[in-house]
Amino acid sequence: MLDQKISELQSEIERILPAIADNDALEKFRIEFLSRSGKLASLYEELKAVPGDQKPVYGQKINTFKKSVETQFESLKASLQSSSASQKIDIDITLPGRERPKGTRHPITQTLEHMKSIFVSMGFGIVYGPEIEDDYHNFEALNFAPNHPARDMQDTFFVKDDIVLRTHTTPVQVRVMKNRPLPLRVIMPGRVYRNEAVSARSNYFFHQVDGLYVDKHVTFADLKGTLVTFAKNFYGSDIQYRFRPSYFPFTEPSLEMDITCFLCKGKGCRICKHTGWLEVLGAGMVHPNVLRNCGHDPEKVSGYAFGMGVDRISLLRYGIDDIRIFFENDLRFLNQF
Ligand code: 2NM
Repeated sequence: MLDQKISELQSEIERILPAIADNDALEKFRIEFLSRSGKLASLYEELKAVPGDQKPVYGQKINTFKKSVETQFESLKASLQSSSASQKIDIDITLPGRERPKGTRHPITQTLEHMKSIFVSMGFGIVYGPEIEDDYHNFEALNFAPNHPARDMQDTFFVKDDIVLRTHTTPVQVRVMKNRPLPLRVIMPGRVYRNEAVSARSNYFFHQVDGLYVDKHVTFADLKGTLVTFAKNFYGSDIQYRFRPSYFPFTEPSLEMDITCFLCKGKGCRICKHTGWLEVLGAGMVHPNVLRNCGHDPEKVSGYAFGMGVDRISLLRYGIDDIRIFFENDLRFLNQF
């Protein structure tokens, strides 16, 4: 009798359980089968009619059956809960995306790239060279006399006796003149090192763009034309400029170029120290000794060269009064560019 009841209930439950798809149906099932007055509880009533010696056997059967129904009920309940939880995550696909923080280029990199793009548009190629140089490329080939003060420990970082951290990017020109065929029209941007006390205005490393044009019949007028074209593109077509005679060991004649201060337009301000002028670059015709050192005949070819600092110009452009802030990697500063 009881066996039959159990198996009837079992098949009824097997029919109903798989069809339950929501919490209401599940609750109905619980009340019908598992509650105190439910169908499983009524089996224990039937147990009373079972002969005494068989009670333990049937008691056990009912317990096992009840446990298995309860287990099935719990697992169905859990799976209904998790699927309703996932349905509750409302995704509004019309919301605008969250913007990720963007990096910016370092202000010195931006100045460098602006300079490079102007020279590239004028037909210059770009070359890079090592930051650790030998004495020959950094000084000797560039016509620095053996006792030139720049060769002093006070101005130059020495790695070994005749190995230095380059003090300018000009040594790259020596390699280019030795290794590449004419005509040569290249700039070399990069970092250079000087053994100097760090202050608001100077650092022990900074950045330079050096340029070089070597060919037959290159003239001083070509140099001036290139520099003026660069300056008007970089600083604005409304600037005025002037050239002053100067001296560099590796050029003859040499010049320095000033432009009217782009902050006060030449009226005089703190930035231009009330002169109205800013010194922006040095240049000259490549010294015959340098051409010869690099395998060229100064009677047959000529060249011009120029060099400019990137850091000081970036300071002026962005109105910053302390060069050290460029290299502190403070995001509050860098994010403004
Ligand atoms: C400067 C100023 C003047 C320069 C000279 C050369 C080379 F290698 F051709 F001789 N390259 N760059 C030069 C000339 C650099 O920097 C203020």
